Amino acid sequence: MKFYGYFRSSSAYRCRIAFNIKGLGCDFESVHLKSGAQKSTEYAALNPQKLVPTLVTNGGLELTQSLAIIEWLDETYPEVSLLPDDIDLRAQVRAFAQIIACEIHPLQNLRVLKYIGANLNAGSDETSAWLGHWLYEGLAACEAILQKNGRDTAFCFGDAPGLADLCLAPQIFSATRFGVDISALTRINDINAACAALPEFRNAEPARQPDYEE
Ligand SMILES: N[C@@H](CCC(=O)N[C@@H](CS)C(=O)NCC(=O)O)C(=O)O
Repeated sequence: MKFYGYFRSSSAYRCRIAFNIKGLGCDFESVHLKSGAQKSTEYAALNPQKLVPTLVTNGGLELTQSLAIIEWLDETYPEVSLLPDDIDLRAQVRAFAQIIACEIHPLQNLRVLKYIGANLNAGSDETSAWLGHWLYEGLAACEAILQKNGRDTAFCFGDAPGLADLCLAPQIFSATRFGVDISALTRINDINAACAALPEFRNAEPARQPDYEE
């Protein structure tokens, strides 16, 4: 399999954790987002959205969208499952993952930040306020959901990490990177600490990737 990603991309980070939990290897190709490599003709032919990640499977199938990639991995390599067996719980886990992937993350994306800077006259203070607002709101909702569920498990929805956790940890990494104070969100911080203790999560961290740069 060939995986196209970038060390700092939290969507690629989610997939890296999934690969690690499942013990799967892949060839990695870095798409240097900062210098615009995602817009090259070659990459755009592979992923017309000009975003990472993209997975090309051993059978030559080209997959985009991290959640679709992760669910494909989960169904193709089911030995260690990322989703619970229970159908109701599975829907709850997917909803949680979608809050992060569909509601929080898109508002912090490079192209969105560039657009508001270039077209809406947002300076760095306004951009930080934008980021801080949406990131905090989204993660506070994640915290409220987990508090409401009232589970006392090490991970979001159980005692083993799954889809919800592999979305949460990269999002908390982004909050830290952007200097958003989420210290009041104790449940998600505890879960993040439990994730950080696992090599599957640690080895997926941006600073441990071959294309990492300061
Ligand atoms: N919903 C997509 C989001 C993909 C995405 O936004 N990727 C970002 C990096 S995390 C990207 O490639 N950004 C490039 C850009 O904004 O130009 C997924 O989950 O895969």
